[in-house]
Amino acid sequence: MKLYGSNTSPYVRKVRIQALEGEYWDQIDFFEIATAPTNPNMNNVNPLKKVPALETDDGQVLFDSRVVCEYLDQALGGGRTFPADGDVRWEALRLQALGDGLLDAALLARYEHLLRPASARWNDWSDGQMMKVDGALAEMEHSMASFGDRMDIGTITLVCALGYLDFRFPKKDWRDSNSALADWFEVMMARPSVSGTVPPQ
Ligand SMILES: N[C@@H](CCC(=O)N[C@@H](CS)C(=O)NCC(=O)O)C(=O)O
Repeated sequence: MKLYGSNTSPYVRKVRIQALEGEYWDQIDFFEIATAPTNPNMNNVNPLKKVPALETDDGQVLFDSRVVCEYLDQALGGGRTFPADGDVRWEALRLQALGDGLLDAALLARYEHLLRPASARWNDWSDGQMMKVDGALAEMEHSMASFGDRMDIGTITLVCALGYLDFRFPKKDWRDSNSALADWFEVMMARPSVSGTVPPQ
């Protein structure tokens, strides 16, 4: 299987952590690709021009980290990170949506700052996105008592979301107002799958 992605992408990191936890990362060929809305570079692999995208052994191309992760969990991971049913499934998917939502908002704010010409930047837009980030952080802090040390698709996504804030928004003191979440993140950072996938500076 071929995974197209970037080592700086938090969505790709979800796939990498899941595959390392499931001990099947070495069954995946990784192709590093840099892509951006203003400079799409996916060699027509993904019509949406985003990473991650996965080309399966039978030639099917899957995109969006949610779909790629669930496919790999079924195909190679024995269903370890996507609980099959019941409350645990909905909690895992809820946390995945929370982490992805934080990432979507943070990425839009970053693109606004990084890619849009200074004369056309809209601060209210970026501020609105960062309010979503703060809302997601507050919800994580509220929910974290039940996280424990499990690694399902929900907690994996939250790790990637918090790691992205440290990587791209180093001045954002998210730990100050979310101390329980910060403690949980430190424990998660000790896992080789997490420490080994910290984005390169
Ligand atoms: N919902 C998608 C988001 C993927 C995404 O936005 N990836 C970024 C890299 S971090 C990207 O490819 N950006 C290029 C673009 O938006 O054109 C997922 O979960 O895979």
